[in-house]
Amino acid sequence: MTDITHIWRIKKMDSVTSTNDEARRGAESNEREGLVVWALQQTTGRGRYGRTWESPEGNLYVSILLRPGCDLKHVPRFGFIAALTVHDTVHALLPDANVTLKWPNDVLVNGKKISGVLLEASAAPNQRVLWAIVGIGLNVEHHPDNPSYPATSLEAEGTPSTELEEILDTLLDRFYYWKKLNEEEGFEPIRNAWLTAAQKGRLSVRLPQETVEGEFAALDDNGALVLRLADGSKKVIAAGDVFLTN
Ligand code: BT5
Repeated sequence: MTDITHIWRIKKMDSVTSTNDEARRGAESNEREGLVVWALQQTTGRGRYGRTWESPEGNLYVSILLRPGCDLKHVPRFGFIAALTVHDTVHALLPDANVTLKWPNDVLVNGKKISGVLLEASAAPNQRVLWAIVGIGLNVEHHPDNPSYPATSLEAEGTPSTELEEILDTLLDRFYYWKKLNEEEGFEPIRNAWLTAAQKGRLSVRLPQETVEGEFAALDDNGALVLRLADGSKKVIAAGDVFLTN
């Protein structure tokens, strides 16, 4: 096995506003790729679209700094890489559970959300990415009672081990695997692996102005969701919230 421990530089903190904020400070003060900010709790953990990510002590909160040098349109790939990473990590701890993926980057255990991913990036005027931050939250001991989507934690699903350091080790190992695969073979194997574990079928997607219902048709090259609508037409959705209707 490759020794990958030298690739990551873990900055462990007791508490922070958001690990993505700390990773961004690193990015803006010229930290190299591989900085991993790990906090035991977050005081203002963030979800997408300015939503709150509940972040009490006992769960895993990490942000990975990347300098992929790619075009900005390819940054969403890292969200799928992160989802596969969490999928593998959860599967290792709960081998009998039904671990599935929900577009874009959620991981569900027995139909409930156990993890979320927050991507942030900055690019030069020519769209070259200067830095990308992959924020991952994984519920280990706690999960909220009334979220917009049913939630769970590793402990609630019966994992025997909730040792955060061990979970983080597995997570970074798997992230390295998928990231390297993307570098060597491009998005195709990532897309295929994601599709294999994804909840497809009939989906309901909440957009800012409307809710769209349709059949899962594809995941495009940029990670957008392609839905087949009732009239047979296709709709490409770059961002939104998916609710499963079957
Ligand atoms: C996400 O947003 O799922 C992305 C969450 C990313 C969190 C990580 S933790 C490390 C890094 N630092 C940060 O500040 N963020 C990242 P979204 O799809 O918008 O889901 C947010 C919604 O999920 C909320 O509006 C709640 O309804 C629900 N929610 C909040 N906390 C949750 C939790 N711990 N587990 C499950 N659902 C939660």
